[in-house]
Amino acid sequence: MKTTRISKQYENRLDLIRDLEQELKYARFIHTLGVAFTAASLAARHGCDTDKAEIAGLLHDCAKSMSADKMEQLCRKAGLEIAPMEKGNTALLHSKAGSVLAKTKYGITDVDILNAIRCHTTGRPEMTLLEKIIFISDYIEPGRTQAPRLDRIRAMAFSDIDEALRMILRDTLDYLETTNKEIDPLTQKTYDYYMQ
Ligand code: DGI
Ligand code: FE
Ligand code: FE
Repeated sequence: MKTTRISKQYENRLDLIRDLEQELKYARFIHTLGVAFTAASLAARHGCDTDKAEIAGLLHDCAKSMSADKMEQLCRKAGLEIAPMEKGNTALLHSKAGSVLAKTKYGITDVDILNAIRCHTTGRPEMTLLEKIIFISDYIEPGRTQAPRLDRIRAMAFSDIDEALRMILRDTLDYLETTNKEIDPLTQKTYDYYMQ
């Protein structure tokens, strides 16, 4: 029988994908693949490491299935503080918890990857290229359909990544304001930093 040789690195990637398929709800798993694929493409376009982008994309929502209590527990154990508005809020906690899980369960030691996971929901001032790529890919991956002007933002991400970032920040703030959601201080700081 003909056998196909695959590299150790690729085998590890397949193991990671298999694990995430078990851990995440199916729609979340498909979103994860979309983010990884989009992140690798943006990395190729903008001169970032495509492997790192793919791994960060695969792992960015790895904690999404946990309860808020479990997320908080994981963060506290790792010495990460939980802000009052983060308490019980899985939309905000899963990125912090995800960075802890990426390190402890998935053995990621690359600080840029861990930070990209950690700030993928709020962004932060002075994001690295990888952090921007994950933040943007989460918003524009092909499975996303709800946000306004997605076509324009998707095209912009491949021509002017900082303009795409500003478009996403503007639309996210609009969305949070119109839906009366409390704005995380880091979301606001990111907005102020990139809009000045
Ligand atoms: O995990 P995903 O759904 O793929 O995407 P995400 O990690 O960007 O999370 C998006 C959610 O986070 C969305 O429901 C809006 C929410 N969010 C982002 N910034 C803030 C926020 N929610 C509040 N309350 N405040 C924020 O500043
Ligand atoms: Fe997320
Ligand atoms: Fe996501």
